[in-house]
Amino acid sequence: MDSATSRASAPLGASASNGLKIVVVGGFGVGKTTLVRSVSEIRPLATEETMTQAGAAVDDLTGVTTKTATTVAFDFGRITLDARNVLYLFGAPGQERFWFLWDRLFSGTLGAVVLVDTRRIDDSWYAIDRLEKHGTPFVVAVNDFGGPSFTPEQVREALDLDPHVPLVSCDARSRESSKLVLITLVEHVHTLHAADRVRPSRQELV
Ligand SMILES: Nc1nc2c(ncn2[C@@H]2O[C@H](COP(=O)(O)OP(=O)(O)OP(=O)(O)O)[C@@H](O)[C@H]2O)c(=O)[nH]1
Ligand SMILES: [Mg+2]
Repeated sequence: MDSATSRASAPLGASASNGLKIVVVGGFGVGKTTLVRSVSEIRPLATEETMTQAGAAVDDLTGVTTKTATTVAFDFGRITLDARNVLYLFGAPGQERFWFLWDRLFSGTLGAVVLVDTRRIDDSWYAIDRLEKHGTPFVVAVNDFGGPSFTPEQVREALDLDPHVPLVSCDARSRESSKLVLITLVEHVHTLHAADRVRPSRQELV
């Protein structure tokens, strides 16, 4: 029995009334499904399909030659924060032909995690572009595949990242590491909301 299966029966508490949605997004094969799987307290719903010869022309396996399955809709997981608050995690599909689903997935989100693989940094750029257009707060997490190591400044420059966007490194296979990414996101969202609260309203300015 895998560890996810042993988590399958964690029931949602009756007092849970506040659902917060987080989306995990990024290029093809950057570890989105792996992250949702490692932190979810329930056995995650995953919509992975085996990659076959039929998709060889559109599935770009450069840098991820051992990959055998891909997300075709989304992953879904859950983390109970306290008696009232529950985090719902959605892992986006990474392949370009499924990107049309992203805008729907972003709707109503507290924030997003953008995963990056340093072997294919550019692949996660589109996710950042979409999130910025959508006005969704996000953090960037560099997932450790043992690829070339770049300084945070180099990653920021490659992704044209705003200085205020947090950038962390992680191993999506590790529950603790993935939890730290989510904590970074929640703290970032909290900081943004706190800044909004102290900013004087338009009326106070006149
Ligand atoms: N070395 C290493 N491998 C990882 C890490 N995270 C994920 N992997 C592996 O990378 C492969 C791809 O991971 P997935 O979680 O399927 O990636 P994905 O982003 O969901 O892929 P798509 O949904 O197809 O875009 C899997 O074989 C994982 O086991 C990591 O941090 N380090
Ligand atoms: Mg996936």
